[in-house]
Amino acid sequence: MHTINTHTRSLKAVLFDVDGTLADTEQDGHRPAFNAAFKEFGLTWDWDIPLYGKLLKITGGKERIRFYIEHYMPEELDRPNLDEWIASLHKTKTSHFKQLMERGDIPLRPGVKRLIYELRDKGIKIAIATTTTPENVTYLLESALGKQALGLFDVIGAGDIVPQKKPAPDIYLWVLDKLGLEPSECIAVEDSENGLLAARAASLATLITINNYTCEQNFDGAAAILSDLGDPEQHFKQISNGSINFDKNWVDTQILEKIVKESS
Ligand code: XBP
Ligand code: MG
Repeated sequence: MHTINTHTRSLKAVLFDVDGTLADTEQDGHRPAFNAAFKEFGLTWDWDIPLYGKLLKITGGKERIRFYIEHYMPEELDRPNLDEWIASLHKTKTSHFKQLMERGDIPLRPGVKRLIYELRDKGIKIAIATTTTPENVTYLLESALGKQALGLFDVIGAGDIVPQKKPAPDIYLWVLDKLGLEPSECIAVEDSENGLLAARAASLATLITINNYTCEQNFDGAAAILSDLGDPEQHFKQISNGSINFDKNWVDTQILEKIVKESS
């Protein structure tokens, strides 16, 4: 009997994006942290919710500030040592983000904690592939999962460790290299078009969980687009009918294995 050999692909690792995927950090975390830094630097800049949505197209906080200056405050381009000034403004932003995370007001998204512990139990590796500053990963995860949080992850790839941020594939390629795995053995979990482009350019099957900032974006090439990871008592909604048929409404190891097997 002729059978299609889909069993050669097996799930060895899950690569998680951070901002917007593990937690909704952008609107009430990064955005107010940027605004607090602007205030501390005596600037009258204010990134409101819609403006921040536009600026999110530029990944990386320093890159985002530079883009804002170029397009909204071009007179600031004459500032001496602009790169250093942006770096120090961004450092102040990171310290405000830390304070916000320490308050613990931003929870992990539905299903994230359950899935992380389930994957660990099943011996599947978990990694982080994010554009955000490495310290931010620590602040968020320790606030949400406790002091042992970073030890749960096999590889953490973040920020300026690679030359080009998402949508370039660099961070995903870096993490795959550290894991010592092929993309066909892994799946990425992302929330944004830039994240999807980065993961797909690294040949990774990609599961999208949308949020308010990303729900209108183009997710062509995603294996599935869901409202969130869901939980047995809080089901996800499938946003578009991809090729994957789900037999339950929460993402678990079995569903991720199925996506990896059925992805090309
Ligand atoms: C999101 C980003 C980051 C954050 C801000 O990354 O693009 O720039 O908005 O963090 P991802 P920094 O979705 O890949 O986690 O200011 O530290 O860059
Ligand atoms: Mg993201």
